[in-house]
Amino acid sequence: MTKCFFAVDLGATSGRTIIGSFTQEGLVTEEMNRFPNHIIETGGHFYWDIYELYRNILEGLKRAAAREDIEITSIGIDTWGVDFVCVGKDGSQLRQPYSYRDPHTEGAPEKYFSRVPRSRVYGLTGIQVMNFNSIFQLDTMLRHKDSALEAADKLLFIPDALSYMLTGEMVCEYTIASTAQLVNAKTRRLEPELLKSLMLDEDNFGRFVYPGETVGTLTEEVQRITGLGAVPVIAVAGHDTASAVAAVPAQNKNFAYLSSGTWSLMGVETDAPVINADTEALNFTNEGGVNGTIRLLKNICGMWLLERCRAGWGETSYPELIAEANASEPFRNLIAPDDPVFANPADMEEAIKAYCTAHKQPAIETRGQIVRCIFESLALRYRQVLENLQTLSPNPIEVLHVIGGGSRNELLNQWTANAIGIPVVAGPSEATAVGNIMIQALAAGKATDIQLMRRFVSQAIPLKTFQPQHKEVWDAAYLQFKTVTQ
Ligand code: LFR
Repeated sequence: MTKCFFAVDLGATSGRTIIGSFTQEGLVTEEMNRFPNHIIETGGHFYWDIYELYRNILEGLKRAAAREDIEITSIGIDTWGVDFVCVGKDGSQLRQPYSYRDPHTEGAPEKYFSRVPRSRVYGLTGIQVMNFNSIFQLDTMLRHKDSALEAADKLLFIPDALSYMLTGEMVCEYTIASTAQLVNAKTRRLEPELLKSLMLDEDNFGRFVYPGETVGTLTEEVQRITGLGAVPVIAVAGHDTASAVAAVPAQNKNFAYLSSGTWSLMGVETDAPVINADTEALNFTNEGGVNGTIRLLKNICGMWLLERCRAGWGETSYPELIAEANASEPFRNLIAPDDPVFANPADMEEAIKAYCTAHKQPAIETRGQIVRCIFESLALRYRQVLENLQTLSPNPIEVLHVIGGGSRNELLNQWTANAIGIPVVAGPSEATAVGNIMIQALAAGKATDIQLMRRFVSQAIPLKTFQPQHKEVWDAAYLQFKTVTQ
């Protein structure tokens, strides 16, 4: 019987459950199931279907239970950040959670800052201002007299809501709570002043826990449905990006990471929050990490650009699209990936075409041109953010670790190395699940030190290094990028 950890990893476009075990060969993982995650538009709002996600988790658990060769030691759940469910006094969920892509928070930060000054909010939390942060979602719901919020007794962030469905226990895990912009970066607890501004207090949240603490054990109902026993659920780093960063196979402190998926999260790991006039002006975030670390990073609109285009292109494979991009003319079209027009357009392909026309670039004619435009623009945007990071980071940055699904894109890895002028080390592509499993292993006493685990990951998982090339060409392209995206 192999002892396994069961990781649930949910992203904005897809989810998966994975089992992982530590053997002679290192960390061995196996996927149990993979499923889409859809945003559902109805009645003028955008929602997630948390029940469907839960059903898929049960399905993964059933598959694991049916295996006679494995035994599940524990379960851990990580998901995207900021979204939450409202839970009533009777313990039931009051409505499907809003998706952070819902435009109801457009302009919300400014409305909130008329009550609590922006610099006060940033000074307390160190969190970058983004429309969709839970603090602004909650303020929007308050202003709209949202019926679910009015009736809510507790608010549970998505990983905590799913652990609640599995165990009946309500927690508020630190890393996911930090994405809400409601955690004080220094005390590392919910900030009463901000809660009060939203007519909330700590009792409106579950028990506050840090990565590695136990949430509870599977309820009898879940045991009956899945065929598993009273398996414990561990609060891992509930925020997917925090789990991913835990799995960066870094050798020392002199690195930056790029967690590449729907979003590209670029940052460094620090021992303490970095909150000053520069980080505020550049809108860098200080999200909670594992082992007392802080993730000083910036959100860059990542594969979302391509994922949304792909939705309109049918089942075209990534290798096919990458080949078309490679065969297209270089630096013909460039966009600013973080322009608000790309946040949730009705048609991403049209939004990119319109941007290029509005910025006096040649009209886009082929699919390859679009994909090339996305990849080159991302690589150049990575350079821009890395330049900022170099001025903010307490440590020199000698290498960029690209992790997550996007690290499988070798063309983009090479272009990223070319754009930033330092080596890119790609992998693991399942960093989020690996980080999730690592925290469970630490909780089970299977390992004692995160640095040792990281070294273990770098030995167990094949990594590929990309050295920078064509410096002059990319330097010129960077100037062009800065001009055309102004
Ligand atoms: C990545 C991620 C980012 C967060 C965004 C929205 O999946 O969790 O870290 O800013 O999704 O929640």
